[in-house]
Amino acid sequence: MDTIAETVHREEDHASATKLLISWKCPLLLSHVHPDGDALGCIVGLKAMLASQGRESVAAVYETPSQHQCSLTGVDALHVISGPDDPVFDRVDGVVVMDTCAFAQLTPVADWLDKRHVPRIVLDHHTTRDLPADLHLIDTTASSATLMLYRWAKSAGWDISGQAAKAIFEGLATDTGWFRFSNTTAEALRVAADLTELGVDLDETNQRIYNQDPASLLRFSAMALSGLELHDDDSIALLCVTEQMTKDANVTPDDTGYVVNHPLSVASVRVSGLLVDWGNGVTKCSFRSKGRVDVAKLAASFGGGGHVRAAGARIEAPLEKAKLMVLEHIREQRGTNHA
Ligand SMILES: [Mn+2]
Repeated sequence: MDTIAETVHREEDHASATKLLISWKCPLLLSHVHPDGDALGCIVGLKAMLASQGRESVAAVYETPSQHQCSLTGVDALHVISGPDDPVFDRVDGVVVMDTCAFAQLTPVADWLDKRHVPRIVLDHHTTRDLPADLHLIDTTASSATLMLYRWAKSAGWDISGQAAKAIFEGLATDTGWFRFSNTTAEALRVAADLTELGVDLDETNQRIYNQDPASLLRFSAMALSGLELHDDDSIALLCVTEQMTKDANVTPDDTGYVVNHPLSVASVRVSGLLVDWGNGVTKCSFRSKGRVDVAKLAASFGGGGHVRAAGARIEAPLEKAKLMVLEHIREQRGTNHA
């Protein structure tokens, strides 16, 4: 297993990755726990491209996808891993891990990955990485992992079918916040244009990604925003959500992440944090930044990870204490880094 190179997306790396991938009879395609549009886009997209070459693969998740996730990428063909003894592990002879390179985000299969030396390829655009592999395709400047998958597919000359185009587009659109976030590059727009020519319906996709929330989420947003706290001359926004609030709004803590973006609409706000009480003394945090505060670093100081402007972590402390810890860490970082 090689050491993890900083940025790897040269043609010859794509060629080695292709050679390795097609040497396998049935690769297992994996991404992180709580998969987002990019994670699902990667595994569904690669599976679709392999299928159009008559190649078998298993695209797997760790929990039954939610209704929203199903609507995202048409994920009906996903395999849900039943546990450490899932027979699928005996069927696969290679692994492709996409949109993560961190053991902590692969807990349901971490033991298997660690103990059974099945050859693997990792394709990722995050800065956090501790997962060894035979080949890493890493580019922290890539807008989405599906964009990297697109590059790989183009370099390998694979046919990008309707379903693959749709999946790749959805990863790109969701990771860039529909081409608004700072990770939106000229390449992202060019690839989006190519995918549109391959049949992606922009209006239908936009409606399906953004306008499908249950009413409970709107109620939850109202509740979370009513508890908005602004600190340090209104530059730090914190939304603290108690266990009772998620219960009252009838949402799961997992559903709540998107609300962290709202405070960034305020001119003075530079960092936004959503802190959700998960019970048992655990607080789940999501961070967004539009200044120079690096929230990936902030999240990493709590054992989490992500991108410079969007990251998350789990803090082993109750809500009130977690809030103070977050405030202190943001202030510490800004001490040397004026956002
Ligand atoms: Mn991603």
